[in-house]
Amino acid sequence: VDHTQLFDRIAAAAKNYPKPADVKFGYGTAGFRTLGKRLPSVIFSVGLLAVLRSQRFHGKAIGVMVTASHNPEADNGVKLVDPAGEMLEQSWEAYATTLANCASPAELVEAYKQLAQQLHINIGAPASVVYAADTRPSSPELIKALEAALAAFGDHVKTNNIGVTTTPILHYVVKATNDTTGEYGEPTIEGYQKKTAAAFKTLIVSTSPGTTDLTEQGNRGPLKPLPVDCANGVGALSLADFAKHIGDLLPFKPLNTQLNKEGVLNYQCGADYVKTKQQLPPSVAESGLLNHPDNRGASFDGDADRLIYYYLKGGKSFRLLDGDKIAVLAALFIGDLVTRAKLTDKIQVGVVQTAYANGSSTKFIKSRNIPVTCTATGVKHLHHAALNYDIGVYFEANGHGTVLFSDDTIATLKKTEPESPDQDRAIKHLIALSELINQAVGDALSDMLLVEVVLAHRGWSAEEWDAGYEDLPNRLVKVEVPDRHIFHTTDAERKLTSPVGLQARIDEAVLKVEQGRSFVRPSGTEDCVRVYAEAATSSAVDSAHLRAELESYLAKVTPLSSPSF
Ligand code: G16
Repeated sequence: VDHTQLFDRIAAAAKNYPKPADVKFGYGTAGFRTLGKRLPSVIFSVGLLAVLRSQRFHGKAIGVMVTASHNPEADNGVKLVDPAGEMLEQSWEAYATTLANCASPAELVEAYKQLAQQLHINIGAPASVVYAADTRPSSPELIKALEAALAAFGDHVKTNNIGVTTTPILHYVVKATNDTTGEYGEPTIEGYQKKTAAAFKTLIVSTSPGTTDLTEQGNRGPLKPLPVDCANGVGALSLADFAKHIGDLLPFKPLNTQLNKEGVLNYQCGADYVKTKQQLPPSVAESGLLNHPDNRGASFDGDADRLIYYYLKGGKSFRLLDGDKIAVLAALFIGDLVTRAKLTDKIQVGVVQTAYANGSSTKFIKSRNIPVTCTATGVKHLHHAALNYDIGVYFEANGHGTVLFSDDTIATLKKTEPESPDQDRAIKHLIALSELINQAVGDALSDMLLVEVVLAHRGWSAEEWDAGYEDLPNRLVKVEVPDRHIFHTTDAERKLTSPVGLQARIDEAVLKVEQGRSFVRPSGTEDCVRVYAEAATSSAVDSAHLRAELESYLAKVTPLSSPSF
C-alpha cells in the first residue's frame, strides 16, 4: 500500500513543531520531562509512537499523559500508557527517544517508517489514543502538538481527549477502555469516580449494625475531616469531584487548590515538598488544621499520583507518614484479611520497595514474614516486580505506589465459599479493596481512601499507625552536576559503578556510622543527582550525608577518568 500521502501530511504538520537544536531528549524515569517550552516537537513525535503502539496491539487504546508531575511549573512532560494501564514497555522507550531526537520533519518521517518496518506494523491499520493533561500553563499548547500528529492519520485513528485530569485517572480510562469483560468500570472520569466511591462506601459503611464486623462500631458516622494539600494541581479537581460522590462519609478540607494562579503549582506544598523537607507546607501549618494531635493530613503531588501523610505529635512535632509507612499499613491489613479469609495457602502478599525505603521499614516488614523485593526507582520497575506476588503492595518512599491483585487472586476470592460470617466479610473486603485501589498505577486519591479505610477499620489515629516502627533518621538532597549522565548505578541503584571510585568513598563514609547507608543516583526526571543517607542517629546521618554530598561534589569537579578516584 502506498502511504505517500500520510507521510506528506506528517511532514507538513511536523514543520510547525521544529526540534530545538541544542537539546538531546531522553525517555527518563517517567517519560520525557524538561521545560515545557522545549517540548512541542517531542509531543508531536510521541503522537506518532502512540499510534504505532496501538497498531501493535490491534487497535487497543494507548494513553498519552501530558504532565511533569512533581516538577516545577515551568517544566512539562509526557508519559505513554500501555493497554493494561501500565507504563510504556521499556523496550519502546528507545524508539520514543529516537523519534524525539529527529532533527527535521524529513528525518522524523524516515525514522517513523523504519520503525514501523522493523516492528512489522501495518501503518494503515486502525489505532486508538486516549489523552489528558494536567493544569500546567504549557499543557494546552502541547496538547495541540499531539492533536496535530494524530490528525495527520485521519479517520483510522480514534482519539479520545478526556481533558484536564490526574495521571491515575488517565491510566484508569485506558485500562477500562481496553477491558473486554466490561467488569473493570466505565471508561470515563465519571466511571472512575463512581467505581472508587462505591468501593469506598462498601468498605466504610458496615452493612449490618452491631456485628463484629471489621468496622466494629457498626454503621459509622462520618470520618474525621481530612485536610488535603492538593499542591495547587489537578488533584484539587478530582478531589472536589469525588467528594460529591460520597456525601459526608469523609469530609475533606482541601488546601492549595489554586489552579489559575501563576507559579504556585508544587511550590512550597505537595507530596515532594513534604517528603524532602520533612516538614508541613507553610500553608498547611498556617491553616491550624493539624494542631490537634488526633488530626492527620495528606499531600498530593502536581498530577495526584503520589501521596504523603503526616501529623503533629502532641499537636507540635512533625511526623512523616510516607510511602513506606503506607506500604506497611496496607500490607499488614491485607495480610490480616487474607488470614481471616482462610486463604493464606493460596494468596501470598509481598511488598516491593526501592533503595529509598527506610531501613527500618524493610526490617519491620520482614519481621512480619512478608517478603520484600527491592527494585530500581520508577513505578515501571516496582509495578512489574509486584506482579510476581498474588497481592503485590508497591510503594516508593516518596508516596508513589499501589496494590496489585492478580487475576488468579480475584478468581480465588470470588469462588471461595465462606464457612463463617467473618470469613465472608474478609473476602468481601478484599474484593472491595481491589476495586478501591487503582490497579493501573499509583494514585493519590485512591491510596488516600485506602489509608482512611485501614485507619477506620483498625480504629487508629495517625499516631497509632506511626507506632509500628521508628524511621531511621535520613536525608535526601538534590545535587546539581554538570553532567548527570556520567553517573551509572547497579544493584537496584544502591551502588555506583561510575564515576569510578566514588562508591568506595561512600562505603567508607557509611561504615563509620551505626546503621549507615547511603547512595547516589542520577534523577530521571530532573537535571540533578539525588543523594540519600540514613543512620542510627540524626547527627550520624548528617555526617554520613555530608560526606556523600561532598563526594558527589567532587565528582562534579573531577573528570570521569581522574586518578584520584
Ligand atoms: C516520577 C516517577 C517515580 C519516581 C520519581 C522521581 O514521579 O514516576 O517513580 O520516584 O519520578 O524519579 P527520579 O528520582 O528519577 O527523578 P512523578 O511523581 O514525578 O511522576
